[in-house]
Amino acid sequence: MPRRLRHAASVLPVTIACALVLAACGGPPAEVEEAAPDVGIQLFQLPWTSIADECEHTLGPAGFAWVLTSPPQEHIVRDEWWAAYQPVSYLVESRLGTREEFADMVAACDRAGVAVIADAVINHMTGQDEPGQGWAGSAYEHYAYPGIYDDADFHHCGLTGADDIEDYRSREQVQTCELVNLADLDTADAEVRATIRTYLDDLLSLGVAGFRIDAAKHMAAADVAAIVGDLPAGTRILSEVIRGAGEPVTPEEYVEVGEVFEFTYARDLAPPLSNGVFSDPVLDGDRPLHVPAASAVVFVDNHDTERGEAKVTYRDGDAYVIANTLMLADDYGTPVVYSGYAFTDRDAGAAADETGRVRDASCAEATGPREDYADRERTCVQSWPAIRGLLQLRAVAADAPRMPGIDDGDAYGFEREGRAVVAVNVGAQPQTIEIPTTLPSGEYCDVVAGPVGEGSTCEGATVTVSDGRAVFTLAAGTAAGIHLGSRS
Ligand code: ARE
Ligand code: CA
Repeated sequence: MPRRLRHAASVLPVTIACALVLAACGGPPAEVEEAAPDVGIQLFQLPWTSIADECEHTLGPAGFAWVLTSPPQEHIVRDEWWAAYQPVSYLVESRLGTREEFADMVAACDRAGVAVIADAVINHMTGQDEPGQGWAGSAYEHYAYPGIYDDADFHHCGLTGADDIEDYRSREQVQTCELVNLADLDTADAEVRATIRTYLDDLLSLGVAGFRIDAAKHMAAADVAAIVGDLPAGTRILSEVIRGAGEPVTPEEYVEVGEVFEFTYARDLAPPLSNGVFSDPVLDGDRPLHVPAASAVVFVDNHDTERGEAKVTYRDGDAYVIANTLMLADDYGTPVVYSGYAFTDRDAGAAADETGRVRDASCAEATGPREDYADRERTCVQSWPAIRGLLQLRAVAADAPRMPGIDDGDAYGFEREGRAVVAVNVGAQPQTIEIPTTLPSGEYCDVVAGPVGEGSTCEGATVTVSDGRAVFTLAAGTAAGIHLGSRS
């Protein structure tokens, strides 16, 4: 469903922006239709109470369509963030909040127009060799979870010394041995499937719109399909299947089940940011090794890759904005923006109180990018003016075709035909680049400096469009974008 620029203010914003920005306003466009939002945001290790507030104060107003939470089920008791990925039971009780808080969050997000996608850890249980008690008090052993699973419900692959995955080139190891010692569920078993399904049904009853399927690669696609197969129509399934060179288990196998995180996208996005060579066909429409656009969830980084392979993260400030610009202006896949916390220790959990519960945090007043994050301070990427401006640009770009990229020195840019144009400069010197465009001639406000409308003035530079060309003058290491509704 198309909607007018900015939900509530309807036709007014462009007019307002004109009045505030330049005297030389007047003339069309009086109103610009926007596509319904599609962009998600991963709020890593943020408590449910905080996500509820973010939905109301930052995510809804910015035009995010959905939020990906960290895993909500009971987990082992440890300080590291990854405790969340070792389920002890399917009680919705974790250091991120209670079942009631989870339900309240989903309701608050719904009111703000933001759907909730829960991270479902269903391939395995804990990786603890010693018995223990989970966050909600449930007793467990490595292969025994009273009332839920017993030893017969787990794979003991017998293919490697410790039953751990050693060779990702072996499908059988990947899907029936243990991922880093995590007790691997026999997801071919009907009762195991039913137990997992009961958990997913429970989360759906609390109002979630769908699931990230953690470690989907480690379950046969047929197993995942059997578990989620007859969920209510429209339930979103986002499978985490990391594409690996020479690996037999591929993201393509999971497309029949739903959407798939396309790791290749981030890998292809990064190199031009340092080498200035944007000739890579991946940025120009012909995308080898990518699942079809309608199935792809794309990202610049996530909680694993910011601790691993990602070449650009919150630490890279302007380069991170450039990468997000290229992704959000692109026409491939459904983007998910990432927002976590600053860290120096890869394992360090989010800031917590003395009981271990993660502390609330708000991004309502935040801005960025910044270079001075304290350890474990939230990066609040959802509040960065650039991200909010780019969400507006993406909504205006809607389904307009992505025109061929223009590569000029260290600058690069492209048009979404007749709707929007972006340009980036990855070099150390200022640079001017001209992008052919069918946007009407005029002066446009750069929305990478922040969205226009609803009382916002043009915070950034203006870009001139004339004779079918948009002329961007870009400082070193910056991005800019204009759209039909940012004409001043
Ligand atoms: C922790 C400790 C381990 C310990 C284990 C059990 O770090 O030393 O043995 O606990 O006690 C997260 C953390 C892990 C953590 C785990 C459980 O990252 O460090 O282990 O939680 O607490 C593969 C999978 C992919 C997976 C990545 C991490 O294919 O699915 O590994 N990603 C998801 C989540 C993670 C999470 C898990 C799965 C487990 O996003 O956050 O782990 O639930 C190539 C391959 C990839 C492979 C990658 C890394 O690229 O192609 O498939 O990813 O190497 O091995
Ligand atoms: Ca498995």
